[in-house]
Amino acid sequence: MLNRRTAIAAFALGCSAFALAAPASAQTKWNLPAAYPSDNPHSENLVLFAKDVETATSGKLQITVHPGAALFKAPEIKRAVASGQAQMGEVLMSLHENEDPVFGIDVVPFLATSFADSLKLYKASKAAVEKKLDSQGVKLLFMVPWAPQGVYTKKELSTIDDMKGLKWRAYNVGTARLGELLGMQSVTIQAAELPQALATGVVNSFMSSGGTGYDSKAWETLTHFYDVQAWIPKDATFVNKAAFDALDKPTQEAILKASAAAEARGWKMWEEKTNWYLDQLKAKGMKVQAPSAALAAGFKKAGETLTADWLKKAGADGQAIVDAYKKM
Ligand code: PCA
Repeated sequence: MLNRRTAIAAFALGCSAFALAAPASAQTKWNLPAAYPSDNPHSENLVLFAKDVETATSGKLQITVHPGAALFKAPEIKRAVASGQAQMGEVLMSLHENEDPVFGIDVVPFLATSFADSLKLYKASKAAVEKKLDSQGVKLLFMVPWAPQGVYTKKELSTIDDMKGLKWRAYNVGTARLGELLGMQSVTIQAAELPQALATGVVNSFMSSGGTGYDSKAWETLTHFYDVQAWIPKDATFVNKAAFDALDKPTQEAILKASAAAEARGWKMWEEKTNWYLDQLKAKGMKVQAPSAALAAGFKKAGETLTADWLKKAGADGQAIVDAYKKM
């Protein structure tokens, strides 16, 4: 019979034999929890990103994308990465506006509503976003937009007053505040739970892109989409700083190169797919339309209140970003 010490020695010998036998190019396996469905462009882009990294590192770094908030719920992803529970992650940046107003820069209403403007706003705000993430132990890799945000309802909206009393689904601070301002019953629900909230009648209205309306099969319960173009929110993909720093230089470079490619590809995917999504909503029988002048004026007015809220919270730093953006 083996005594304890012999067993430990045998184990140690086994380990060292294994260490000697291990190839120089040992594999590293990382997880990338992501918040949105697997067939959404964000998730498809992440899978391509992971492939690029794997190819560039000859299989040394394997990243598994877990879409649909399957590994962590959307609001938990950033903390999971910061604490090292996952090495990489992806989620909507503005979910974290409560931590720092800079995370809400891209949901300031009507500040940047085209992809070209949204890219400028990204450039003007990137350093501040990176700095804040860095202070949380997270390194920003890339950011990709959604499509301009519109409003889904089950009835026609002539003026903003028609929204009073709606059961409104919010996804971040800005959409919740909008619900409150417009006299709606607001409940915060992330995209992964939206189909069920619609099906069970917990909500009967929400703001989002054509993409999330499509992903949630909005046409099964709702009838109208108003293309308000209130803002273009972005998803951020990031990595745990210590995990990144521990990689060898070529692997770090492979990640950064794949990130730059994923960013360019993601912006292009969304620009190209925006109208496709609206066409799908139409094909499913939804009334997709621009808001009337009166309705648009109501959104503008609510937007001014939200903008004032944000500028007050964001102070001089926020104003400086807005000023820099406006000069671009
Ligand atoms: N879809 C996500 C965020 C913005 C968007 O277009 C959502 O509705 O949760």
